[in-house]
Amino acid sequence: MVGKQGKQGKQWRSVCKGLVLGTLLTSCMILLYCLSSPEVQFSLPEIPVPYSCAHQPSPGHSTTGLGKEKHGCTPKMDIMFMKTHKTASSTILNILFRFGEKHRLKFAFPSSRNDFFYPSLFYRSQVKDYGPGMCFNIMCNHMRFNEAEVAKVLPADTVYITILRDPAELFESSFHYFGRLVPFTWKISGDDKMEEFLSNPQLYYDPEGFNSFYLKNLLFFDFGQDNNLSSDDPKVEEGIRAISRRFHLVMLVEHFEESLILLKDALCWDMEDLLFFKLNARNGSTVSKLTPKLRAKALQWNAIDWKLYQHFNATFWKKVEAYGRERMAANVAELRRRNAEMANICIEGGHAVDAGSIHDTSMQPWQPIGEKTIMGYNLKNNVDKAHQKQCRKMLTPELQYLTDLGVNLWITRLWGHVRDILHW
Ligand SMILES: *[C@@H]1O[C@H](CO)[C@@H](O)[C@H](O)[C@H]1NC(C)=O
Ligand SMILES: *[C@@H]1O[C@H](CO)[C@@H](O)[C@H](O)[C@H]1NC(C)=O
Ligand SMILES: CC(=O)N[C@H]1CO[C@H](CO)[C@@H](O)[C@@H]1O
Repeated sequence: MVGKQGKQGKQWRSVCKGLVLGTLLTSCMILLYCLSSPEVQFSLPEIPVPYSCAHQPSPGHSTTGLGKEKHGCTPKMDIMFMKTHKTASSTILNILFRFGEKHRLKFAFPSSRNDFFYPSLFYRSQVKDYGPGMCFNIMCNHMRFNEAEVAKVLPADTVYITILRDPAELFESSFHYFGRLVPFTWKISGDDKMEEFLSNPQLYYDPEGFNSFYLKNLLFFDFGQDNNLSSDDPKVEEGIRAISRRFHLVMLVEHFEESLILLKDALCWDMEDLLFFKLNARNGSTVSKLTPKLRAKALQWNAIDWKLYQHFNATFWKKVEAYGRERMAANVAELRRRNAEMANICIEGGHAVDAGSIHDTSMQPWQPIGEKTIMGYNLKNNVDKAHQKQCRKMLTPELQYLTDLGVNLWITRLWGHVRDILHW
């Protein structure tokens, strides 16, 4: 009897210790996050950025690689990629990082974390080492879009691009990845919290709730718009019009390769620049398949994002039509062939593996809270010299790559250590 009580007492004590420690550390993290948000400086002087920040090859120096003669156009170096959430955007970031390194372009990065203080709106004072009138080429980290402020950082010839995803799939992914960060989901009971939520979203959803935007019209929110408007509010159409005026290319996750070919066309790039491995993807066995009924509910709940998606789906296919369907199909086939070739050269086993099977910690992707569902890769041991660097870069997860590019991610890292300690 005494022994049993002693054992239970011990268990209780360790649970309590864990709780106290967890609460303390979490409070510290929240405090640090708040302290590290820079004061918004409204008084920054307005010095216009140059029309273009593209690196001009010096005369006398041959312009190999710029491909001016090859395509009859000059590759675009000034790029704004609006990185939306849960939309394969990490894969595009890796493409942009490599392109930027190859051409020695200057990135407008955030400081101390991997986003521009999302979900706060973007302000140029959040850019690492920002000074008025400075010239940056590429901006691509997560932010809540703020058109006027972005325009003050980037040159006038910047090409704006972004990517969307089917809102039902996006909702499923966001619920899985961020659900635990939204306190009102904690009280949802049942095995399938998402299904329960969708059965009566009005009951659970609280527009004022902490992090609530992750679970309603997340795309529209990312573009700096109000995600809890009624879908027939005229402001929705206005918002969609503003996005279509600003962005030169809106890609679709569901047609990823076609999107990249359109990107190549818009930026006058080479096929070589588009090579990619899918990064930050979830193991398929953890993706809950949406039944048609659930899908319909998810679309109804995210009605604004559904409107947004349908609008840009239409413009996307018009672009494909203009590009030429057959030409597109041939290009997509070539891209797939070359990606498969690279996978053979670079990846151990030729495909992604679960986190537990990744040998090199520098190849470990960041995981959602409480899970290890994001897959990664093992770099082959015997990659030939010519491909070693390229392979490593193509496989490097986002946070490690940002660090390699000189971004100090101390807040993100600290948060990671806290999670390691708590096994969270
Ligand atoms: C997207 O556009 C294509 C071509 O017009 C159409 O066939 C398809 O049904 C559309 N998809 C959605 C989700 O609107
Ligand atoms: C995905 O997860 C399942 C179940 O945990 C596992 O059997 C499978 O090997 C994983 N897939 C990959 C590609 O790692
Ligand atoms: C009217 C309304 O409920 N507005 C809310 C919409 O969502 C944002 C954040 O997601 C809230 O701050 C607003 O109060």
